[in-house]
Amino acid sequence: MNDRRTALITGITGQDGSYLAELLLSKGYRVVGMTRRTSTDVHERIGHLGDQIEIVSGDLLDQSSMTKIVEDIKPDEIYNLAAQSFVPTSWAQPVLTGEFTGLGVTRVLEAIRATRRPIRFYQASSSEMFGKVQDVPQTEHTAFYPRSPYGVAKVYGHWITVNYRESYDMYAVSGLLFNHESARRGREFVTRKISDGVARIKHGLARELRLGNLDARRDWGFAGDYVRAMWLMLQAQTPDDYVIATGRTHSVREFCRLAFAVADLDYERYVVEDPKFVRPAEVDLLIGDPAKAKRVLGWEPVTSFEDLVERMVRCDLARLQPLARV
Ligand code: NAP
Ligand code: G4F
Repeated sequence: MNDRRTALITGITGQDGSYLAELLLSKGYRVVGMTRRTSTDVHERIGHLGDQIEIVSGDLLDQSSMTKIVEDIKPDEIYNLAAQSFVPTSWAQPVLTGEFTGLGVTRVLEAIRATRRPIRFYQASSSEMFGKVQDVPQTEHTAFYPRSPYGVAKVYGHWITVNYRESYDMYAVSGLLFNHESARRGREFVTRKISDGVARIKHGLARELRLGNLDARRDWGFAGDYVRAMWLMLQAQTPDDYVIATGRTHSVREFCRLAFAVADLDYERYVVEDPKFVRPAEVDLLIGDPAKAKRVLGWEPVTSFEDLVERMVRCDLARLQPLARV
């Protein structure tokens, strides 16, 4: 009898998808990733996994593709990581963000319900749902007050997950994950924009780095630590929702100061505040309390903020070294 477990990951080409795939492979899973059709290759983050993973084509906008994939693959666990995940884009494309990041969750849940199999489901919820924070630090009991169409869509995704758990007795959980970063982070997000910017300036490829609100504060962790929490949530005896965070907060300015220092540079000489990157509504302060995850799941972050910043900058310095002009 083959007791190898099968996991289906939507959003496998993203930052978290790539780390989660590595983690599940190391645990002996059969890993299947769902990707949408594109005319260009977007497999940069999972290319190194080669034929260790299977790829199937589907789209969270399309119910029939979701239902067929779940029926064919027969996963034991589904991790729904796919989303339009960049907050500023959600003001430019609010309807698409709602369709994909919000309603897309229902499509996966409906696909699971149609199979009548005991599939465990993880929904990638977000600290962005806390928005204009109602408690500091934020816990599983803090009321949501989203400040972007993205945050609003994620609130829908969270509650539909809770609703299917309660309505159909499904093992469905929502991970309230705070910002987590890595050298695989998309270059539009502020941490990677900074590490990439530092490397460009150090190598003579750029003269300045233009950013928005330097006083915004985030609870930043390492993505590799956070995918472990996703897996642990699906191994628990009972399905429940958890805040996953470090419990520490830092400003964008502090991130800049540390990141430029890794390359022996003073951020004040290079960072320019540009209103173009300031948002219509801002989330000023995010800080999560991961006590429940520690108590119930035994989860704790391992990587410190300082190590994360240093690793990201060193990776970008090495990546851009071949192009260096100085
Ligand atoms: P990411 O790097 O932006 O990856 C998003 C994934 O979703 C990619 O595989 C992307 O596929 C797919 N995707 C995006 N728009 C799509 C669309 N319209 N149709 C089909 N697929 C689409 O995000 P991440 O940082 O790994 O985050 C994973 C999940 O966790 C997301 O749901 C995000 O909202 C949530 N989250 C992230 C954080 C964080 O700090 N990273 C915190 C809380 C929650 P393509 O390659 O085809 O674009
Ligand atoms: O890196 P960010 O774009 O991440 P944001 O908006 O917090 O969203 C990320 O984390 C969420 C979890 O809370 C996820 F759900 C979401 O999918 C995504 O992964 O911006 C962080 C902060 C913001 O306050 C922003 O205003 O940095 C500030 N910032 C300042 N200058 C900037 C910039 N952000 C970006 N992207 N670019 C700037 O130039």
